[in-house]
Amino acid sequence: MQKIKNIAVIAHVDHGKTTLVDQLLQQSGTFEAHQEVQERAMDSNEIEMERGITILSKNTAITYGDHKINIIDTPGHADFGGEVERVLKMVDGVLLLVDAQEGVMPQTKFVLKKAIAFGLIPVVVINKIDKEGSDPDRVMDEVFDLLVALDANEDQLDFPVLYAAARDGYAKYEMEDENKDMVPLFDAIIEHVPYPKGSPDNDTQAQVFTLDSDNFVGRIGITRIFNGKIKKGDEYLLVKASGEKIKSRVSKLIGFKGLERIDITEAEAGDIVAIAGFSDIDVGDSVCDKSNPVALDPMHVEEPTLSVIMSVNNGPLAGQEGKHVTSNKISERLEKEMETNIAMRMEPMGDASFKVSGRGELQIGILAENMRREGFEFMLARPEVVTKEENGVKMEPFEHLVVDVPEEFQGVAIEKLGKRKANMTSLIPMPDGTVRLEFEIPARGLIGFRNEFLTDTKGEGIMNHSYLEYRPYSGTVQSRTPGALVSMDNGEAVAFSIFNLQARGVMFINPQDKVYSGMVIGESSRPGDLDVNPLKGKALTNMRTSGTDEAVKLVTPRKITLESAMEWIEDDELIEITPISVRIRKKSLDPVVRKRAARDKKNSK
Ligand SMILES: Nc1nc2c(ncn2[C@@H]2O[C@H](COP(=O)(O)OP(=O)(O)OP(=O)(O)O)[C@@H](O)[C@H]2O)c(=O)[nH]1
Ligand SMILES: [Mg+2]
Repeated sequence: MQKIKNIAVIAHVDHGKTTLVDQLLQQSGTFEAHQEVQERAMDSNEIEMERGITILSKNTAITYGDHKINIIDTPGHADFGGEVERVLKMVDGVLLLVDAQEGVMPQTKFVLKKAIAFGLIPVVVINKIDKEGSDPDRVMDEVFDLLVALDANEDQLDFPVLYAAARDGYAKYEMEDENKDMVPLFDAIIEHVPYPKGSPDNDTQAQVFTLDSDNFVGRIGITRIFNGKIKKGDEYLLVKASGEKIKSRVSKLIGFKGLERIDITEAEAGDIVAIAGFSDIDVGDSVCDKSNPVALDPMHVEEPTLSVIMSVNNGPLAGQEGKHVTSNKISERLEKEMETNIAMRMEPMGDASFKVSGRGELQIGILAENMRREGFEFMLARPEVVTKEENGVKMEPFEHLVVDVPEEFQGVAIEKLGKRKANMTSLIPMPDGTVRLEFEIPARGLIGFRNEFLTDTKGEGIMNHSYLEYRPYSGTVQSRTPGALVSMDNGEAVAFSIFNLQARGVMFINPQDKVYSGMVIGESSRPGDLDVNPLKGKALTNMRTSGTDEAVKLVTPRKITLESAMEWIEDDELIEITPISVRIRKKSLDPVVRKRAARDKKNSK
């Protein structure tokens, strides 16, 4: 039997997981000498490369001496925490990376908590020790304290620690040791990560943790084999979460080697392989022996905490820029997403609209971004938290928030977060003159906060948050204060009127942009919405301004992105998304209806 180690690399966002996997791939000699490999090779999809973040967990395999090490790289951003949760069940050990300067951050806690609950012993890697301001001793203490706080058992508290600079390709047991290579880390994996349990002689049991597709063989399930063997050409029973059993034949068996996939004929307990031939295969399904099917526990991941209504675009510019615009197309696409993305949910709401739920604005934003790139056109409403009832009490999700701000902004940060119902739990001055503030805050209070926070801290503040738990509903939370500048006409915006409107606030549009009545074209510098006309040409009577057209200097408008719009909009607004444009509009395009609604709202207060 082959000697196998299965590990997942987990950490807070940007602490260096994908970079570390690059180095492990490189230094194990898995790549051929002539093979050109991109930086952060595991971040292979388009949006991952653009943003430099990992979104989907991905696996690779390396050989080290007489061992095969299956490595799963996971995303660090809190919104993709569901990916980490489901992967932890597939491995026998984790590499926990912690940035030697930033230290323990919200998502470090979230992922470590899950790993500890699965009984895994972490191999702790204090990474980026080359960084200026790094303080490996302090960070090591933070990790230890965290493990104690998480009720780690004695074996888990006895975790090994390495100090590394993943980017520079070395890891070592003591800070005094020479900066050489990754050998100490490879050895630590071999020594501390247990061998897989289970036996190739038992009846087959495997579980699917990721789906993939291939133009030639269709749906592929990436599975961890817990018992028995999987052979190409043999029949197995696919047991679904519902209990339904479907018999299929493995038409193709694929093994992993570095970034390549290779055809194999057989794999056994302990290994991770991809199988084709099961057209109904889904994440969480078990692949079992056909005469003795014993399914594995279906996977549980934390429920979504945020939802947003997605609907068919019904604005005046609808259907001009997108390829897929109907309710049917949108529904089909969302259903396809839900098959692979077990941390998300979708629910038809009637009226050509759907409720899409996920872990956060970024997760929902990435789905929307993928859809617009595929040619979809649709609208999104303001994100709302998913509340639930427990023993008759309304509950809402809370987040653990860490903000790092230069000392002079400490006051404003605390004040603004107080208004959003945040409760400060710690305040630590850092050696570099910044202050680290920790809060527990209703997730609602964070919607739209990032923009305000960046403005308040002149762009120098850093904020990070991650899901904590459901707690009783905390009442009204403050939202956006500035009103919207709303167009009162249809047509193409005129430079001269944009110039005049600049005094009223921040514009979102350029001259010649298409606008319509009810479309939001800027942010007012005051509270309350303002109807404005961006189409008004220059007054003809004003002869003196002839020849001064060049003097019409326009400020660069604020660029509306999908995510900034999700943060910005209010309940009575929508985002219109097409492959080419992101626009903000009022739900009601009719100014009379809006005025009446505003008056009713005021009277009811
Ligand atoms: N100074 C320094 N920078 C590093 C080191 N390792 C990684 N980085 C940098 O940190 C940034 C993030 O690295 P990634 O490997 O993408 O981090 P990640 O943990 O995979 O990020 P997510 O998958 O998005 O959570 C990149 O700019 C890396 O070049 C290191 O040892 N030292
Ligand atoms: Mg990554």
